[in-house]
Amino acid sequence: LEQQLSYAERAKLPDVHPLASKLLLMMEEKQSNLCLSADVTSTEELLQLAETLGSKICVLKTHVDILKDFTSDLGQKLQTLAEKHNFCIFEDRKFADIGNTVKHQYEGGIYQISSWSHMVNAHGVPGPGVVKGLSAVGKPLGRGLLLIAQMSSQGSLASGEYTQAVLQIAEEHLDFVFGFICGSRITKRPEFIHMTPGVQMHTGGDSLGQRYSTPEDVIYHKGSDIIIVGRGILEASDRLKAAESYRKCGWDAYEKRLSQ
Ligand code: 5FU
Repeated sequence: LEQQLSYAERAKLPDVHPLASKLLLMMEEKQSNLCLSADVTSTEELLQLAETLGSKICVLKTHVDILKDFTSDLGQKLQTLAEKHNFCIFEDRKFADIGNTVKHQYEGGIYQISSWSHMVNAHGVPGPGVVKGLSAVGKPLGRGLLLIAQMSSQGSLASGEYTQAVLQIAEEHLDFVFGFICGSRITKRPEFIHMTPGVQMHTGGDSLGQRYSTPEDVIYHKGSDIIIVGRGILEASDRLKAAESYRKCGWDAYEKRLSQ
Protein backbone atom coordinates (compact mmCIF):
# COMPACT_ATOMS: atom_id res chain seq x y z
CA LEU A 1 0.00 0.00 0.00
CA GLU A 2 2.91 2.35 0.66
CA GLN A 3 3.66 2.06 -3.03
CA GLN A 4 0.50 4.00 -3.81
CA LEU A 5 2.35 7.20 -2.91
CA SER A 6 3.51 9.08 -5.98
CA TYR A 7 7.05 10.41 -6.30
CA ALA A 8 5.64 13.93 -5.78
CA GLU A 9 3.81 12.90 -2.62
CA ARG A 10 6.93 11.26 -1.24
CA ALA A 11 8.88 14.46 -1.96
CA LYS A 12 6.67 16.26 0.58
CA LEU A 13 6.99 13.78 3.46
CA PRO A 14 8.22 15.53 6.61
CA ASP A 15 11.25 13.27 7.14
CA VAL A 16 12.44 13.09 3.55
CA HIS A 17 16.08 14.03 2.90
CA PRO A 18 16.24 17.37 1.01
CA LEU A 19 18.17 15.79 -1.86
CA ALA A 20 15.64 12.95 -2.13
CA SER A 21 12.88 15.53 -2.18
CA LYS A 22 14.56 17.46 -4.97
CA LEU A 23 15.15 14.27 -6.95
CA LEU A 24 11.57 13.00 -6.52
CA LEU A 25 10.14 16.31 -7.73
CA MET A 26 12.51 16.31 -10.67
CA MET A 27 11.37 12.78 -11.55
CA GLU A 28 7.72 13.77 -11.46
CA GLU A 29 8.32 16.89 -13.51
CA LYS A 30 10.38 15.11 -16.19
CA GLN A 31 8.35 11.92 -16.04
CA SER A 32 11.61 10.04 -15.75
CA ASN A 33 12.84 7.37 -13.35
CA LEU A 34 15.81 6.68 -15.61
CA CYS A 35 19.39 6.97 -14.42
CA LEU A 36 21.93 6.84 -17.24
CA SER A 37 25.10 4.98 -16.31
CA ALA A 38 27.49 7.01 -18.46
CA ASP A 39 30.30 4.47 -18.52
CA VAL A 40 32.53 6.01 -21.16
CA THR A 41 36.27 6.65 -21.07
CA SER A 42 36.43 10.03 -22.78
CA THR A 43 35.41 13.29 -21.11
CA GLU A 44 34.09 14.71 -24.35
CA GLU A 45 31.80 11.73 -24.83
CA LEU A 46 30.62 11.97 -21.22
CA LEU A 47 29.73 15.65 -21.62
CA GLN A 48 28.05 14.95 -24.93
CA LEU A 49 25.92 12.23 -23.32
CA ALA A 50 24.89 14.62 -20.55
CA GLU A 51 23.97 17.27 -23.11
CA THR A 52 22.05 15.06 -25.53
CA LEU A 53 20.33 12.69 -23.10
CA GLY A 54 20.00 15.11 -20.17
CA SER A 55 16.33 15.83 -20.78
CA LYS A 56 15.44 12.12 -20.59
CA ILE A 57 17.06 11.27 -17.25
CA CYS A 58 16.68 12.07 -13.57
CA VAL A 59 20.23 11.01 -12.62
CA LEU A 60 23.54 10.89 -14.48
CA LYS A 61 25.75 8.20 -12.97
CA THR A 62 29.49 8.49 -13.51
CA HIS A 63 32.65 6.47 -12.92
CA VAL A 64 35.15 9.33 -13.23
CA ASP A 65 38.07 7.02 -12.51
CA ILE A 66 37.58 5.30 -15.88
CA LEU A 67 38.12 8.53 -17.81
CA LYS A 68 41.43 8.55 -19.63
CA ASP A 69 41.51 12.36 -19.82
CA PHE A 70 39.96 13.59 -16.54
CA THR A 71 40.66 17.23 -15.74
CA SER A 72 39.65 19.20 -12.67
CA ASP A 73 37.13 21.35 -14.56
CA LEU A 74 34.89 18.35 -15.30
CA GLY A 75 32.86 18.69 -12.11
CA GLN A 76 31.90 22.27 -12.91
CA LYS A 77 30.96 21.33 -16.47
CA LEU A 78 28.78 18.46 -15.28
CA GLN A 79 27.11 20.73 -12.73
CA THR A 80 26.29 23.28 -15.41
CA LEU A 81 24.68 20.56 -17.55
CA ALA A 82 22.84 19.18 -14.50
CA GLU A 83 21.29 22.59 -13.91
CA LYS A 84 20.49 23.13 -17.56
CA HIS A 85 18.74 19.78 -18.00
CA ASN A 86 17.55 19.26 -14.42
CA PHE A 87 19.21 16.03 -13.35
CA CYS A 88 21.31 14.92 -10.36
CA ILE A 89 24.90 13.70 -10.59
CA PHE A 90 25.83 10.41 -8.95
CA GLU A 91 29.48 9.37 -8.84
CA ASP A 92 29.32 5.58 -8.43
CA ARG A 93 32.43 5.48 -6.23
CA LYS A 94 31.38 2.63 -3.92
CA PHE A 95 33.35 3.78 -0.87
CA ALA A 96 34.33 0.86 1.35
CA ASP A 97 36.97 1.87 3.90
CA ILE A 98 37.15 3.23 7.43
CA GLY A 99 35.57 6.62 8.06
CA ASN A 100 38.80 8.59 8.17
CA THR A 101 40.00 7.23 4.82
CA VAL A 102 36.72 7.67 2.94
CA LYS A 103 36.56 11.27 4.14
CA HIS A 104 39.77 11.97 2.21
CA GLN A 105 38.71 9.88 -0.78
CA TYR A 106 35.42 11.76 -0.99
CA GLU A 107 36.77 15.28 -0.55
CA GLY A 108 40.29 15.18 -1.86
CA GLY A 109 42.63 13.49 -4.29
CA ILE A 110 42.40 14.20 -7.98
CA TYR A 111 38.63 13.93 -8.29
CA GLN A 112 37.31 16.02 -5.37
CA ILE A 113 34.03 14.15 -5.70
CA SER A 114 32.17 15.97 -2.93
CA SER A 115 32.53 19.29 -4.76
CA TRP A 116 30.44 18.23 -7.77
CA SER A 117 28.53 14.98 -7.19
CA HIS A 118 25.11 15.37 -5.56
CA MET A 119 25.13 11.78 -4.35
CA VAL A 120 27.59 8.95 -3.85
CA ASN A 121 27.30 5.37 -2.66
CA ALA A 122 29.07 3.14 -0.17
CA HIS A 123 29.29 -0.46 0.88
CA GLY A 124 28.18 -1.37 4.38
CA VAL A 125 31.13 -3.74 4.89
CA PRO A 126 33.13 -1.34 7.13
CA GLY A 127 30.12 -0.73 9.41
CA PRO A 128 28.59 2.66 10.29
CA GLY A 129 31.95 4.49 10.36
CA VAL A 130 31.96 4.69 6.57
CA VAL A 131 28.69 6.64 6.70
CA LYS A 132 29.96 8.90 9.49
CA GLY A 133 33.13 9.71 7.56
CA LEU A 134 31.29 10.51 4.33
CA SER A 135 28.66 12.47 6.20
CA ALA A 136 31.29 14.70 7.82
CA VAL A 137 32.23 15.89 4.32
CA GLY A 138 28.94 15.62 2.43
CA LYS A 139 26.27 16.72 4.86
CA PRO A 140 27.42 20.35 5.16
CA LEU A 141 27.31 20.49 1.35
CA GLY A 142 23.75 19.13 1.16
CA ARG A 143 24.89 15.87 -0.42
CA GLY A 144 23.29 12.45 0.11
CA LEU A 145 24.40 8.84 0.34
CA LEU A 146 23.04 5.62 -1.13
CA LEU A 147 24.03 2.41 0.63
CA ILE A 148 24.67 -0.67 -1.49
CA ALA A 149 22.24 -3.18 -0.04
CA GLN A 150 22.30 -5.66 -2.92
CA MET A 151 24.26 -6.02 -6.16
CA SER A 152 23.15 -7.12 -9.59
CA SER A 153 26.10 -9.42 -10.20
CA GLN A 154 26.03 -13.19 -10.12
CA GLY A 155 27.08 -14.65 -6.76
CA SER A 156 26.91 -11.32 -4.92
CA LEU A 157 27.52 -11.67 -1.18
CA ALA A 158 25.24 -8.71 -0.44
CA SER A 159 22.03 -10.54 0.37
CA GLY A 160 19.90 -11.77 3.26
CA GLU A 161 21.20 -10.72 6.67
CA TYR A 162 23.82 -8.45 5.10
CA THR A 163 21.10 -6.52 3.27
CA GLN A 164 19.12 -6.20 6.52
CA ALA A 165 22.22 -4.92 8.36
CA VAL A 166 22.77 -2.29 5.66
CA LEU A 167 19.15 -1.19 6.05
CA GLN A 168 19.77 -0.85 9.77
CA ILE A 169 22.78 1.43 9.19
CA ALA A 170 20.65 3.56 6.85
CA GLU A 171 17.88 3.91 9.42
CA GLU A 172 20.40 5.14 11.96
CA HIS A 173 21.70 7.85 9.60
CA LEU A 174 18.58 9.36 8.08
CA ASP A 175 20.18 12.79 7.95
CA PHE A 176 22.59 11.62 5.23
CA VAL A 177 21.48 8.27 3.79
CA PHE A 178 18.48 8.71 1.50
CA GLY A 179 18.32 5.42 -0.35
CA PHE A 180 19.79 2.20 -1.64
CA ILE A 181 21.36 0.42 -4.53
CA CYS A 182 19.36 -2.80 -4.62
CA GLY A 183 17.59 -5.31 -6.81
CA SER A 184 14.20 -4.77 -5.26
CA ARG A 185 12.50 -2.65 -2.60
CA ILE A 186 14.00 -3.54 0.79
CA THR A 187 12.00 -1.24 3.08
CA LYS A 188 8.50 0.18 3.16
CA ARG A 189 9.70 3.57 4.36
CA PRO A 190 8.62 5.85 1.50
CA GLU A 191 11.34 8.38 2.30
CA PHE A 192 14.01 6.04 0.95
CA ILE A 193 14.77 5.94 -2.79
CA HIS A 194 15.60 2.57 -4.30
CA MET A 195 17.87 2.52 -7.35
CA THR A 196 18.46 -0.63 -9.37
CA PRO A 197 21.30 -1.42 -11.79
CA GLY A 198 21.43 -4.37 -14.15
CA VAL A 199 18.59 -3.23 -16.40
CA GLN A 200 18.06 -3.96 -20.08
CA MET A 201 15.01 -4.52 -22.24
CA HIS A 202 15.67 -8.25 -22.18
CA THR A 203 16.76 -10.41 -19.27
CA GLY A 204 20.16 -12.09 -19.45
CA GLY A 205 23.65 -10.98 -18.56
CA ASP A 206 27.18 -10.36 -19.77
CA SER A 207 30.27 -12.60 -19.72
CA LEU A 208 31.56 -11.11 -16.45
CA GLY A 209 28.65 -11.84 -14.15
CA GLN A 210 26.30 -8.92 -14.76
CA ARG A 211 22.64 -9.97 -14.68
CA TYR A 212 19.80 -8.02 -16.29
CA SER A 213 16.15 -7.47 -15.41
CA THR A 214 13.64 -5.44 -17.41
CA PRO A 215 12.36 -1.96 -16.45
CA GLU A 216 8.87 -3.40 -15.92
CA ASP A 217 10.18 -6.10 -13.60
CA VAL A 218 12.33 -3.68 -11.58
CA ILE A 219 9.75 -0.90 -11.14
CA TYR A 220 6.42 -2.73 -11.21
CA HIS A 221 7.18 -6.16 -9.73
CA LYS A 222 10.22 -5.41 -7.56
CA GLY A 223 9.00 -2.01 -6.35
CA SER A 224 12.23 -0.12 -7.00
CA ASP A 225 12.12 3.59 -7.90
CA ILE A 226 14.87 4.25 -10.41
CA ILE A 227 16.31 2.08 -13.19
CA ILE A 228 20.03 2.42 -13.87
CA VAL A 229 20.88 1.70 -17.51
CA GLY A 230 24.33 1.65 -19.07
CA ARG A 231 25.03 -0.55 -22.09
CA GLY A 232 21.32 -0.86 -22.90
CA ILE A 233 21.60 2.77 -24.03
CA LEU A 234 25.32 3.19 -24.73
CA GLU A 235 25.49 0.30 -27.18
CA ALA A 236 22.35 1.28 -29.09
CA SER A 237 22.82 2.65 -32.59
CA ASP A 238 20.59 5.60 -31.64
CA ARG A 239 21.27 6.50 -28.00
CA LEU A 240 18.60 9.18 -27.80
CA LYS A 241 15.95 6.84 -29.09
CA ALA A 242 17.09 4.12 -26.69
CA ALA A 243 17.08 6.54 -23.72
CA GLU A 244 13.54 7.62 -24.62
CA SER A 245 12.35 4.04 -24.77
CA TYR A 246 13.89 3.20 -21.36
CA ARG A 247 12.38 6.40 -19.94
CA LYS A 248 8.97 5.46 -21.27
CA CYS A 249 9.16 1.83 -20.10
CA GLY A 250 10.27 2.87 -16.63
CA TRP A 251 7.59 5.54 -16.40
CA ASP A 252 4.81 3.30 -17.70
CA ALA A 253 5.77 0.65 -15.13
CA TYR A 254 5.62 3.30 -12.38
CA GLU A 255 2.18 4.48 -13.49
CA LYS A 256 0.98 0.90 -13.62
CA ARG A 257 2.21 0.36 -10.06
CA LEU A 258 0.48 3.54 -8.88
CA SER A 259 -2.82 2.57 -10.43
CA GLN A 260 -3.02 -0.92 -9.02
F1 5FU B 1 26.17 -1.52 -7.48
C1 5FU B 1 26.13 -1.86 -8.74
C2 5FU B 1 25.62 -3.14 -9.10
O1 5FU B 1 25.19 -3.94 -8.26
N1 5FU B 1 25.58 -3.44 -10.41
C3 5FU B 1 26.01 -2.58 -11.37
O2 5FU B 1 25.94 -2.93 -12.55
C4 5FU B 1 26.56 -1.00 -9.72
N2 5FU B 1 26.50 -1.34 -11.02
C5 5FU B 1 26.94 -0.34 -12.01
O3 5FU B 1 25.86 -0.06 -12.89
C6 5FU B 1 28.12 -0.75 -12.87
O4 5FU B 1 29.33 -0.32 -12.28
C7 5FU B 1 27.84 -0.03 -14.16
O5 5FU B 1 28.32 1.30 -14.08
C8 5FU B 1 26.33 0.03 -14.24
C9 5FU B 1 25.67 -1.06 -15.05
O6 5FU B 1 26.02 -0.97 -16.41
P1 5FU B 1 25.32 -1.86 -17.55
O7 5FU B 1 26.10 -1.48 -18.77
O8 5FU B 1 23.88 -1.40 -17.63
O9 5FU B 1 25.47 -3.28 -17.18
